[in-house]
Amino acid sequence: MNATTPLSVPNYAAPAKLAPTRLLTPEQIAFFKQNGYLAVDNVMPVEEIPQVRVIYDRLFNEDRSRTEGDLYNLTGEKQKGKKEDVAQILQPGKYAPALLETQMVANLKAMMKQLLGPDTHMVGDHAINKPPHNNSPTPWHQDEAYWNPGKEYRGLSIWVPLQPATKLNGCMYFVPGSHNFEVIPHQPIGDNPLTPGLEVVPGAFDFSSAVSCELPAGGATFHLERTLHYTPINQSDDYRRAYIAVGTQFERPRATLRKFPWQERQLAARTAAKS
Ligand SMILES: O=C(O)CCC(=O)C(=O)O
Repeated sequence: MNATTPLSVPNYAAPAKLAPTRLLTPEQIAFFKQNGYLAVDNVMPVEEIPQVRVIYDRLFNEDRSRTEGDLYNLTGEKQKGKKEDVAQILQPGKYAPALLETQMVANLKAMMKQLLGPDTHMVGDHAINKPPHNNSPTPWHQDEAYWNPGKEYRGLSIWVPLQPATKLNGCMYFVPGSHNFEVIPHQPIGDNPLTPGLEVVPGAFDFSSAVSCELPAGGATFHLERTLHYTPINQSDDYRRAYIAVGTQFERPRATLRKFPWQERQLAARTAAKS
């Protein structure tokens, strides 16, 4: 394959070739159902963590020209020749299929089914890499605010840090029980419609009941499509790497019409910027 051959999206939903080596306990599953999030210390073999990190770092560094079309500056405008504030790669499994053959992904696929049912499949992945001493939080949001407003979903994300995740370097925070809310008003981060990331409209919600989830490397947090979540700035000397697997149980047309005006603003701004 040469550098210009278009890459196809891998079949994320394919059954894992490896049998799972870690599963969730009934107590963990019950906690997730009640609270809309879960933190688990260990979802993959420790010896696999450095191997996944090598693949991950290559994607964000040596392979940048290959990933360009799926490489975003999550919290700001993408500017040619300028490093991202918070770099995000959509579908890293497309550029590094070896990721999808790992024991980590085999375990995550099994855990998705435990949490949402046997008809749940992995549908994609992404990677969010916060540079050392970086000043950009990933603001409070619900993942469904990014998705198609014409559909209703049951979906979850599994967030795996590849180094310890702490309050200092940007671990996940959740609002327990927020999975039961509707999608609340969002806007593009900083109210700049050329920013791909979204945030809850400032003042629209009181986040004082949020909890932090510090984790060892190779642990994971799990959250549903409407669970409010956020990560703070990275004040450490190292990158804060997270690999995220996304799964859905269903995705179907909604009975009632719904609009996400924040998405319309982003689309209009992108279209205007191109013309
Ligand atoms: O890694 C981050 O900073 C945010 C992750 C996130 O928002 C997600 O996994 O849905």
